[in-house]
Amino acid sequence: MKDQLEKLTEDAFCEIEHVETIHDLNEKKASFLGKKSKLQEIMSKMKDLTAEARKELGLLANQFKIKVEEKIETKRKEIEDKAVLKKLEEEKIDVTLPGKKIKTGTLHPLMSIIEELEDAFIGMGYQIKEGPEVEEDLYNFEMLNLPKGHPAREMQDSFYINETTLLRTHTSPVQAHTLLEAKGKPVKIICPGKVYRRDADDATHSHQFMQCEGLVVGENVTMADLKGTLTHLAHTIFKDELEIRFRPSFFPFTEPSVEVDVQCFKCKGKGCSLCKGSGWIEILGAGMVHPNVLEMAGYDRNKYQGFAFGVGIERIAMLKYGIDDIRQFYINDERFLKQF
Ligand code: FA5
Repeated sequence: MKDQLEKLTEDAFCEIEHVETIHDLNEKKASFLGKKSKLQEIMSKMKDLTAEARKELGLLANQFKIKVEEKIETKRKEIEDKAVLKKLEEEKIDVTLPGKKIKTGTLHPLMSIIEELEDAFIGMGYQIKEGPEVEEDLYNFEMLNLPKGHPAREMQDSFYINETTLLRTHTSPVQAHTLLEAKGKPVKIICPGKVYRRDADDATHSHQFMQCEGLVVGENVTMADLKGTLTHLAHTIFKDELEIRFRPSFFPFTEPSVEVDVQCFKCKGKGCSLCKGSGWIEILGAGMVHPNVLEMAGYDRNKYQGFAFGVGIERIAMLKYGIDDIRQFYINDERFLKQF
């Protein structure tokens, strides 16, 4: 039996050595050490031996178990290490391969215009303001000298949320907020943002569009300051390439009021379908702040004057980039957006 055990040790070592997977190794363990193993077969015959021989065989069987278990564990580690090395080898990163291109977006053309405006006005000492898009009738109309029932309200028919709240029809309510906050002190701000109107959509009109408001209030502010500022603004954006003109106009919150047009980029002033034959495209409304507006916000109408303007961002972008339909800005066509 001693010889049998020695032969079994040899067989076990040899077979375990040639195993290549953990699964096969577990099977070998069961076949050499398990309940139905060759070792158990030998042990079952122990009862027929003398006490002395039984003791000796018990000792040998124990040594066999220890040796085979050690061999199995060494082999297990070897197989596991090999698997890790293989994985590392397979996953090796070739840093010389070209990388995957990350798709980057670009600024929307309307945002580029807003940033350009902000840069120009910050350079002239203006502060940038924000205002709510859901606005109260009080700020959108009343504080701007447009009391309930005023006929000029009709030009800015809007989306009402309830009787006193609406989507703002222009950025001008920010004038009222700013003046109330400034409590009688001079102000110099611009405020870009979204506005909404019940306008029928066409090539130059949208029911949702962007404006940038400007407001300067102080002592000795004149119409000449307004004209100089707007001329500078137009020349900064259009780089002197397109002519501008001032036209008398009417806004209840400015007196006198003007509208500024820029020469149509498509026909260069000759008249075409885009500019509806006029040769010009209107970009902004402006004027000297009405004394009633100053007074409602707590300013002394005899001491303070101001000018204000509201420019349409889409109209500027259309003129600057030669875009002939305002709806292009909102349909998110990559072929359009990629050009900026
Ligand atoms: C106003 O909204 C005045 N709040 C502007 C103002 C501010 C005047 C301060 C005086 C003092 P108006 O409705 O004209 O004015 O609009 C101003 C500009 O917004 C227009 O010149 C035009 O460029 C743009 N705009 C107006 N309606 C639309 C529209 N439906 N779609 C796209 N742009 C528009």
